Amino acid sequence: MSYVSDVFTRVKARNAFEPEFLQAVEEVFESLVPVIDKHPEYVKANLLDRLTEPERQIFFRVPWVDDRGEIQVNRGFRVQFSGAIGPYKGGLRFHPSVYIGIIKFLGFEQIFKNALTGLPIGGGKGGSDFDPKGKSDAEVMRFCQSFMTELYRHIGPDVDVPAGDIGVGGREIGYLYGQYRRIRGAFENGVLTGKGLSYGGSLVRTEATGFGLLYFVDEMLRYNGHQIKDKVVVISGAGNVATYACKKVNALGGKVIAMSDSEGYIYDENGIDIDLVITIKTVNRGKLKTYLNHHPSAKFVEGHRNIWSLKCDIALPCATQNDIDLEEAQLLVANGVIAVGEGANMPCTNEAIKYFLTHNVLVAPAKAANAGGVATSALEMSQNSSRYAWTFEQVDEKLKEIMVNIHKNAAEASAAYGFGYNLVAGANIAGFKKVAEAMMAQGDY
Ligand code: NDP
Ligand code: 2IT
Repeated sequence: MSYVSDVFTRVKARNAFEPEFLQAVEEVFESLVPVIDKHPEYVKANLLDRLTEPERQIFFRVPWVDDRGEIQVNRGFRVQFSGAIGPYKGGLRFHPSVYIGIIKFLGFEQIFKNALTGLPIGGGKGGSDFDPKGKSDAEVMRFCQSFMTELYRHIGPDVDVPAGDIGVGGREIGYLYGQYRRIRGAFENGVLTGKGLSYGGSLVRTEATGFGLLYFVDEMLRYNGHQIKDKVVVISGAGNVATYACKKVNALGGKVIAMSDSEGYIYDENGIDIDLVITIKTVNRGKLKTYLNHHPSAKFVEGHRNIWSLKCDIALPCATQNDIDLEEAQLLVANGVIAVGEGANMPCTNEAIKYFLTHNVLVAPAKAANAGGVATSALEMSQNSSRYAWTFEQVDEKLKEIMVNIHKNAAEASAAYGFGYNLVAGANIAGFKKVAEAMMAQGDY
């Protein structure tokens, strides 16, 4: 048996109950076969067994008191996956579906994504099965304080730097940082990113993942003789990534006709009123279907995955993992989609990705396409270390440059290893090679 499939057999046996993690590993491993063939030293150093086992996994109890005075208990996680090229870096997800398999798939992907940014950040991820929906601000604050009371001992500006993900935005980062500062007795604000501007946040971090996605997709389209202008776009999700992706599509002359939340999607042939979506979902934390109260001519359809039956030129899944499977990929292709840009992490199943690639659909893979968020987090860390803040234009320019570079590196790596123009393989290879070199140099076993 070959080294790659041999390791995958071991990874499957060891993580049998974590399908999302296995899915993420399988996708990366498929890209790495020609890399491993060219580099017998990676086999000798057993890089793949090492990379698929997190350096450290932390599980903890998060007790908190709800508004009725009852004690609730959630489970907290932080997986410090690889510190080979920098402090562990990656978001925290608060969602009832969170378990170790989700955190590990996200942490594994984060290793390569962070390497692709060209900035010195290792891979990690964390979170909790806490459900922020329907909780008061005071409950969210008490939960965050309890979460940080345990997490603080494992993180630090040079150790591990969490940020947001699903269910964790500016409000949660504020409460988490407040508790960290009280416990540490120091203003170490480089310990978290996605902070508010008044205590060390970076301009553009809020917009960065969505904007970065469009900078990447724009580059990919132009490289292939297309442009965003006048294209019809469908975006799943209505959270941080989806809303700023929508804003940038509009700025580049495209038209977003549908967006979704976990209940279903809205279709507005006049183009989505994105400021209204931000008010409904981000400001009021409400339901997307109330969009119809303001735009009665729009439509709401239940079941968020039904959004992929709409005809569009560009599909941007920006909600959650496994949002597009083979069936939905087939629908999109039948309806003439030309490009898919993954704003979410692992939003397409491996079968869906393969179907797109074999049907000449351009795919901007998550590790590359949504790296703008974490890249801007690393820029936030730089600003915190230097105790200086850059302008919006400076950060935005840097973000654009990083996304264009990721596209170039992924395209070159893909061609160099015989994949032609396949950004999925190229992103995996380019990210892996940087981490592999650092691991080889450091011994680390
Ligand atoms: P948010 O919590 O801001 O938004 C998530 C959105 O997805 C909400 O509109 C939510 O609907 C919707 N959704 C639909 N189905 C699901 C589901 N099954 N589980 C969770 N959410 C669902 O998250 P973000 O926008 O920050 O993250 C979206 C995706 O982008 C995730 O995959 C995340 O990992 C990824 N990502 C985020 C980055 C960031 O900087 N924030 C960076 C890179 C990637 P509802 O409101 O009804 O729950
Ligand atoms: O998936 C991701 O890259 C994020 N949620 C952002 C991580 C970060 O540290 O900014």
